[in-house]
Amino acid sequence: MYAQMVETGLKKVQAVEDMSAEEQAFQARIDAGVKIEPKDWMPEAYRKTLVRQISQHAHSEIVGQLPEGNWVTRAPTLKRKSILLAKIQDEAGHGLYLYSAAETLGVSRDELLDALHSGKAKYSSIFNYPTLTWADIGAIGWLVDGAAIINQVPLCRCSYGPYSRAMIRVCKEEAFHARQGYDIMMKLAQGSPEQKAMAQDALNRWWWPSLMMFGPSDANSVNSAQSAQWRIKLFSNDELRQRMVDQTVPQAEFLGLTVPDPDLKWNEERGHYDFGEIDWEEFHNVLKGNGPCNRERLRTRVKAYEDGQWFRDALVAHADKQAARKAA
Ligand code: BYC
Repeated sequence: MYAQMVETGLKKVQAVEDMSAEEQAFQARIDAGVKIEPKDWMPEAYRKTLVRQISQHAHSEIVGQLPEGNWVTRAPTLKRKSILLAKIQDEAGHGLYLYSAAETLGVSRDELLDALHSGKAKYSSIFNYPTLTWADIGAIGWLVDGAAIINQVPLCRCSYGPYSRAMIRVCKEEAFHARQGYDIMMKLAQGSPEQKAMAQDALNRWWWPSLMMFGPSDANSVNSAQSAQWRIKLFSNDELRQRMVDQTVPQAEFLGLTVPDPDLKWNEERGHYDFGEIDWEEFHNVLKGNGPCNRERLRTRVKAYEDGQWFRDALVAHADKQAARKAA
């Protein structure tokens, strides 16, 4: 993929001969598959790229709790409620692993949260869509966590040690999340005509935003070439998106649901599904803060943070008291 990206000439990566001796040694370690650890020397741009990606990823995990949290009180059974609660708690855990991984790069959690709350930092576009019915909870597990797994399994092998290790645990939990989502969809698809229509409606609304999760097309992905050279990205946005389509279409067929894409067609020659054009205008609009729920999500996050201030103060006061007691 790296060669392919360099060929496109989109964003030139640094040629080895233009690198300093330190940079060359660093690149040689990456090329040899050696993990980079927090205390190792690294180019400033590598550190910055990781802080950007890992913190966006962390923010996505905790903002991702909000659309699902919307259905905790309305889950149809006690069992579904406890499964959903466990899933949402897992997402908080993923946020914690990821903020911790970002902190190993010399940035503080307060700085990262401040960037999120002030609207400076990005988080995944997918969480700016509303959860209108219970079927949306099924669609999120199946499609959104499904897409997350496809994107994150390769990250378990990325070059930065703390990020790659965090991803291993995250992916294990995501597998359970995707299963629970598919199980909800299955129940609805096999239920009454109204329930099946609800499942179809959720698929209609979540299909395209889920494909957008993989980011802009390779031709427009500004960060990919450099991230590929540093083995942060092992596959391109389009490669992973294709994997998502190939994996998910048969699952939709099994449910008896229709993927909302008139151009979707198996291509025997390529051995992949061909699929329609993504509405990139919608994607960029969501990234600019104009998706259906951007403002609401940010408001809810900021309020949750402010409401929790007394608890964080109490924790610090307790820790100070313990430290004073020990010192006495
Ligand atoms: N949404 O050059 P590109 C989850 C931005 S959590 C928003 O291709 P890159 C879950 C991109 O950041 C899922 N922004 O960038 C949680 C860049 O902007 P900046 C989250 C997007 O980084 C709870 C610009 O567009 N997963 O599944 O090489 C409940 C150009 O893009 C998006 C991760 O974060 C987007 N969809 O590649 C349930 C995975 N796409 O920063 C489920 C880790 C692109 O230059 N991240 N942008 O201003 C990655 O793998 C990569 O960062 C991406 C983008 C593939 C997302």
